[in-house]
Amino acid sequence: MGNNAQEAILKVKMDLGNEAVILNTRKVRKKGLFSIFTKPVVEVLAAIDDDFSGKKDKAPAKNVEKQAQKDNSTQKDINFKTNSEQKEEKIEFLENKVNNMETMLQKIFEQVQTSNHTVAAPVKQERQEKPNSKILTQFYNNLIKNEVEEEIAKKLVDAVRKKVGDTSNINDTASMLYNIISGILGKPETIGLKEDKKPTIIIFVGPTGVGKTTTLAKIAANYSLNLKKNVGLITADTYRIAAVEQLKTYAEILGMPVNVIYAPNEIKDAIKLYSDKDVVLIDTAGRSCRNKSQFDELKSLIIASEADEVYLVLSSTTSVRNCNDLLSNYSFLKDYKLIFTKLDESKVNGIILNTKFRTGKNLSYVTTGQCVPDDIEVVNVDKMTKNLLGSIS
Ligand SMILES: Nc1nc2c(ncn2[C@@H]2O[C@H](COP(=O)(O)OP(=O)(O)OP(=O)(O)O)[C@@H](O)[C@H]2O)c(=O)[nH]1
Ligand SMILES: [Mg+2]
Repeated sequence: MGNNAQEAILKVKMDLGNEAVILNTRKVRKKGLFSIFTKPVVEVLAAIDDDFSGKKDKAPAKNVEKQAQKDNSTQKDINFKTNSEQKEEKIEFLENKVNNMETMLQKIFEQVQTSNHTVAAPVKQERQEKPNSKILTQFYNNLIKNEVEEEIAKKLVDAVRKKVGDTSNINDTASMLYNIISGILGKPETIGLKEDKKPTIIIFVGPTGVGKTTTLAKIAANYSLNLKKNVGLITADTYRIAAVEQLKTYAEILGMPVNVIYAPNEIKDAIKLYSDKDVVLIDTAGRSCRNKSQFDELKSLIIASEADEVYLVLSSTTSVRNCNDLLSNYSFLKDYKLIFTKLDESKVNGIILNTKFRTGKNLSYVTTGQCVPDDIEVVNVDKMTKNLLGSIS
């Protein structure tokens, strides 16, 4: 514990060494009668990986070098993992892929076998006599349960029905649907760092309270700690009293600078101060759909920033209706990538397919909890597609 974040982190580094990874930090007040008069202290949760301990002096450098090479060649695939971790995951992923697919098919086959004749109304007629009608109906029902919009679910099922003949079996139907859905979800695209050494400017926008600042902090932490990039932060959110403080706390913990701007015309100068950075992340205030002047200001800010990438942050807990409203409000954005937050709070992922289908914009990250920096990952299209096709209770 320390009186401020920097002090607390220094203590951790003295105890565990320089390679300690900060997992979480929080401000706590000491317990006791007069606790409200005492300054809060900062509690740091840290871990140390044996592979990075002082005994293996050369290992970290090698890892960083490998990572740097990867950054140059495939910058769009950056996903916060080292190469060896990625390889191991890939093997595990391929092993699981076959098993999962089989389990899913078996599950659906059983559902089809046991389902009585009360099939879902929207796809009931005209398909009942076809051998694969029950299979498609089951998939349709699963998509609806996962909150895929009815219109989209129908289109998917119809596309498959047109292609598969009477002789088709469950495997063909499932793999065709799988291919169509994973094709719609597409390959996720994350931050692509510029190659000319100039900072890549990224701006985060979205409705209030979806997790923009937390997600920005997760990305900042991963680019700084895992990818060893030089990160600068800017916040344009001076509307909420605690907003600046929130980002400053993360910046302090991560040892990176944060500039505060009060009007869109200040953004250029704030960016200029970061000419030595690899990445500049800009946080914005949450915007309610109904406030036109706020939206106009956000537009000015995005234009003035000349950002290389805009990320629209949406919560996966948003209802279909609200999500469509939000999308039309943010339709002034020409190009953007999608981040979905709070996957841990939502049982279903339909919103992700719906949004991708409606906007055609690339998916990027999803976040899965409140913990900075760990609860973020690049969208796993395979997992997402299987979730959408699988049944949920
Ligand atoms: N469960 C869960 N909570 C999250 C996640 N991401 C963010 N949160 C929480 O959501 C709340 C709002 O997060 P912020 O990052 O402040 O959201 P914001 O979009 O910046 O909010 P405004 O700036 O007020 O518009 C906080 O309590 C976060 O801890 C997530 O992936 N899962
Ligand atoms: Mg915020």
